[in-house]
Amino acid sequence: MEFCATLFLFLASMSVVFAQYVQESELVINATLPMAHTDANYICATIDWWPDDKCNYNHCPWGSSSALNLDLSHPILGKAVQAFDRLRIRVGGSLQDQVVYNVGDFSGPCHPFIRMKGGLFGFSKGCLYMDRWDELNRFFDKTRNLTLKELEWSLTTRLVGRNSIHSLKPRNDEFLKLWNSKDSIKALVTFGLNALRGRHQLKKGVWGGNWNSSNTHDFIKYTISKGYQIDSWEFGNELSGKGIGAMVHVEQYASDLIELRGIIDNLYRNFQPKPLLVAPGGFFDKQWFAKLLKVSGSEIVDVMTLHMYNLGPGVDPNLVKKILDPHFLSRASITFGDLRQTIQTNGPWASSWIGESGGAYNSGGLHVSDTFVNSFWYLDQLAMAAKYHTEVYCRQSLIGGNYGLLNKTTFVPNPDYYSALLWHRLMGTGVLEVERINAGPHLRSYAHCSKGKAGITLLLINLSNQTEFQLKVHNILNLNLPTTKPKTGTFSHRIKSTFSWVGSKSTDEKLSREEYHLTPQDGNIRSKTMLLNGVPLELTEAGDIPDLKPAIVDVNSPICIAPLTIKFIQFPNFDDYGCK
Ligand SMILES: *[C@@H]1O[C@H](CO)[C@@H](O)[C@H](O)[C@H]1NC(C)=O
Ligand SMILES: *[C@@H]1O[C@H](CO)[C@@H](O)[C@H](O)[C@H]1NC(C)=O
Ligand SMILES: *[C@@H]1O[C@H](CO)[C@@H](O)[C@H](O)[C@H]1NC(C)=O
Ligand SMILES: *[C@@H]1O[C@H](CO)[C@@H](O)[C@H](O)[C@H]1NC(C)=O
Ligand SMILES: *[C@@H]1O[C@H](CO)[C@@H](O)[C@H](O)[C@H]1NC(C)=O
Ligand SMILES: CC(=O)N[C@H]1CO[C@H](CO)[C@@H](O)[C@@H]1O
Repeated sequence: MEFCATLFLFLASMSVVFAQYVQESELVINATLPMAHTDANYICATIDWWPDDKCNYNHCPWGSSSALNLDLSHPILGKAVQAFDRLRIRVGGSLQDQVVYNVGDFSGPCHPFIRMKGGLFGFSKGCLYMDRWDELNRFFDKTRNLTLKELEWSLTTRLVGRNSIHSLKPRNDEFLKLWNSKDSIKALVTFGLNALRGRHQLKKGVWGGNWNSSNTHDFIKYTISKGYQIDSWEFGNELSGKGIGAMVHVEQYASDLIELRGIIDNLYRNFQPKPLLVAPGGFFDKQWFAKLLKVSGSEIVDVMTLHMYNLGPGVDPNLVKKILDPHFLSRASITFGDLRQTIQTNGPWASSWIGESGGAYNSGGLHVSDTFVNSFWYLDQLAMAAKYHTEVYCRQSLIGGNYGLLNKTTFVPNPDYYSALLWHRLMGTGVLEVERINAGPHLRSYAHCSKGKAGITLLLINLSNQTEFQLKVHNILNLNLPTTKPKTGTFSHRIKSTFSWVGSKSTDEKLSREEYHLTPQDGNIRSKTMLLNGVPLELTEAGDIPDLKPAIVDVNSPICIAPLTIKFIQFPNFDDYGCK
């Protein structure tokens, strides 16, 4: 217990609430077989379309962070994105169903979104110039860490790739070869398409008529001709169920999806793999989702995307209270479970993503969503979603609103940015089951296979403001296979007598574990500065993202987690048969 106390005092002196109570709990990790798998690039963030005059609650938190006007050359933006090596980005949001693409036979005026009485969400249509689309794609290049050879190739194609790549022999072959290779250089971009084009309003909030695909067709064709790689095309935003602003009946939606599938299959006929078709990017409605899968039919939709804002309106004065209430947080699991079941029953070919999730809706909570306390909600939901077979989780937003991972004016990362980065670097794709003994609801505990190395990584979140948890962590294998441990006492005695760590080599070798302890500055959970192992996470003088260095701790020392703090713990070796 001595170490626990020392570290605790050390941290307490700078930031942590003093614990009034200490609770001893145990975790049993089942690393024999992952219960679910995420995509290797689980973390995703959105770039929205909202213009600077989008306001909520007399506050206009978007600035210039729209896909149409974000400063893509801002050095901090580039570095923040590159730190992920490969950050998934979704371009989409409420206004996406009013975006027109200035390409092909599009002949209307091309102007940005303008405030308009009676317009959907209070705005006119907005237009994407292909020059801007080119800029966005140059930026997306930064979302992956290109090798030199790839970079060279990419530049050459960009320079030559004026028209269709099919007219570009022999570059064409080279392009296809690279695209099809195992180390595909595909950027991880999801682009949300306008699914209201050509429709008309039947009555308030209900849109009907066939989707006019011609503008989308020309846009995708242009995108291919330039060699821009799109991971997935998404159809529509929040038009499912009763819709937000607008809804489209599910039969109509399904038939339009089949048309879009045809367009993608045709335009990408020489490509393998083809971009995914993702839909509906909306809130869960069991009947609507089930019918979409049934009516569109087998292998039309690759991914069902769910939007989730389970904290309610951003203006709610109880946001912090909700975030710290374990029962409130857990309610999201009902939706995850329902979605999982709906897909398994009606369209088992489809996987599920969180297409958009910002915690609190209407641009997030002012001085909440951009502070330390939001990471309790964010990390908990990332982990919860993964347990329910969510393969990708797109955070609203990368930048813009109160919930941006980056501050919209300074581009400086908010606490959740570092939470996302730590998850991305530490948590592997295998999701492991954690059994809890004497833990209580305020301790949230999750485990994944470690990323890129042996062993497992725990995520511990202490929502309690008064209880420190002291933990023993067991491997379920060791409990079930008595031969690996000294055969003394009964089963329960053995649980009690094993120390905090029970890996296969723990008795013989001096092993260490790596701890990333996250606390708020000055113990203020609404601080915009997060500390990692007691050190503020701030950009370096050169404007670089700081190193995220773990504390190296003897693997046999007790594990503790102070009130209102978060910890990632990476165990070096865990008989992790299920993680290979
Ligand atoms: C471990 O988890 C896997 C996957 O959920 C399950 O099949 C297996 O039965 C679990 N093992 C034990 C010992 O509980
Ligand atoms: C990019 O890749 C190179 C070579 O693989 C590596 O040395 C470098 O650290 C990577 N950069 C980032 C930001 O991960
Ligand atoms: C779709 O829109 C284009 C112009 O954007 C128009 O030329 C075409 O006639 C429309 N198609 C249908 C079926 O209405
Ligand atoms: C962005 O940073 C500025 C300057 O530090 C701060 O005043 C502002 O509150 C921040 N905005 C948000 C939305 O966090
Ligand atoms: C802990 O939270 C409860 C409920 O929000 C509050 O009443 C109490 O004063 C807090 N205790 C401490 C030590 O902050
Ligand atoms: C105020 C508070 O957070 N109380 C909880 C702290 O955590 C313990 C253990 O889960 C609970 O029993 C308290 O109610």
